[in-house]
Amino acid sequence: LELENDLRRAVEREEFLIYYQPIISLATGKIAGFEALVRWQHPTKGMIPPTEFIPAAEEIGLIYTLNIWIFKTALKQLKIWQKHSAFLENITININLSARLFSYPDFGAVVDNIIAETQVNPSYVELEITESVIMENNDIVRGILQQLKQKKFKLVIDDFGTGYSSLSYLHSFPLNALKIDKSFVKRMQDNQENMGLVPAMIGISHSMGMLTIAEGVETQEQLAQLRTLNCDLAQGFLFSQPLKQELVLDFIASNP
Ligand code: G
Ligand code: G
Ligand code: MN
Ligand code: NA
Repeated sequence: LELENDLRRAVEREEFLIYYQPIISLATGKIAGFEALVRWQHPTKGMIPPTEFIPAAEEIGLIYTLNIWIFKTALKQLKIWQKHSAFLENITININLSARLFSYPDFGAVVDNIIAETQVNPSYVELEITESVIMENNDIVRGILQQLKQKKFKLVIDDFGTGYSSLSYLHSFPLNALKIDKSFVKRMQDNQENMGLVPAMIGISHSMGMLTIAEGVETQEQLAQLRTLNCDLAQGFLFSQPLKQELVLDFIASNP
């Protein structure tokens, strides 16, 4: 209950911050985009990670306001970066969408407003959803995803491999990329001879015409293996932690 009240107050006072983690193209080694990751700057408890407040925000219905605020703020920031230099013109932003957003009837209209207000081209916006959203096989969700796709947003399955999506379901949605969960990337390193499921996941993704993003890349060995496997994109501490917005341009300047 204390958390609840704290969260309600935090939304009113905008105590949230967005950190940005670079996503790297493995073909070029260049920055392809950033994933927006929310943090809560609590007035007395310090920085609180999303795993400690997103579930509560979902339970008390605050996730809608919060996730929409993240969406809009991150797109405004993307616009600033894209205007900053020619090199940044084509970078993308990844936004995590809570499954709960899909049950709000005005979600589509709110997304339209964000695009109108920020003037971001939706083809630079990758919306990350979890496998559970797909597996519900809900006609409303399916309709919303089709609409987002028609508006030219990119759709990414996050934490791929941790849910239980059937391949035929995946195939029937208009998805652009699969993001391999970091637990699989980690196991690839633990067991050098047996790379585990990562090659299979990349194969599935490519055979469905999707890109593959590897998450949680922490070592040069993992990076080299992912390159050999033709993985398209990677993010992880090897490249950078999620960065405060003020540090992003410095990171870009030192990693052109
Ligand atoms: O940044 P970190 O690794 O601590 O994120 C932990 C989890 O919180 C991840 O599963 C991520 O998807 C989720 N998360 C981070 N930012 C957001 C956000 O803006 N919206 C939603 N819905 N989830 C987020
Ligand atoms: O949206 P998602 O649940 O996938 O969020 C990604 C999470 O992974 C974030 O909490 C982010 O801080 C975390 N993360 C990003 N890179 C790494 C990494 O290299 N190693 C580990 N352990 N976590 C990472
Ligand atoms: Mn994510
Ligand atoms: Na993930």
